[in-house]
Amino acid sequence: APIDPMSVTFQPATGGMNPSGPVLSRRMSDLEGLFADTAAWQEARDGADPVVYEVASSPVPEAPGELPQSITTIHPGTVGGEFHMTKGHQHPNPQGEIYFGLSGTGGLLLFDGTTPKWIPMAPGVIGYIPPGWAHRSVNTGDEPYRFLAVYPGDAGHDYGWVLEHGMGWRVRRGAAEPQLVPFRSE
Ligand code: PAN
Ligand code: ZN
Repeated sequence: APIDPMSVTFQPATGGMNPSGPVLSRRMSDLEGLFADTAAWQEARDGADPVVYEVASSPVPEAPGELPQSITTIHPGTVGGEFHMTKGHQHPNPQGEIYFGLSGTGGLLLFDGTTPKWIPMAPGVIGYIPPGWAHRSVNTGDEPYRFLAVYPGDAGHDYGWVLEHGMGWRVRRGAAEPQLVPFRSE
């Protein structure tokens, strides 16, 4: 059933929402197969197994016609030189999505199966994901990178697509700027 008009208050210190729906937490152990350097990933998993990112959702349901929102916080860090990132997904019912940078520095990596694109993200930047583009977020800074996402409630989330096709590029720490390297260079 549709829900009533409502407002959600963003909690800048934590990336939480009030009122809130489910909050997801992705630890290193949840991210098998994501990072190119498997040995470095195993070491992090078997050690502190840190939380890599968290996703707070508004109470708006994932239903046709609705516009659910979520706030993602990616904690800073690298695994074998590769920046912390989200799993990444494709929307099986292709529709657009809007990201809005809230704090920290990061980027939006998009891939349509042929051509990768990189959109640098910072507070105040709107990143637009057109229908049909897989997307992954990356923290390229030294503080938490946080953004709001708004997406159609019937878009769906397909995580297998990225495991099969990759994302075109990997994003590694460089001397000054993040380095975009071919996904399957190793
Ligand atoms: C975002 C993502 C969120 C976490 O809300 O779901 O940043 O990334 P993964 O879902 O890839 O783990 C979004 O794009 N929703 O559609
Ligand atoms: Zn999405």
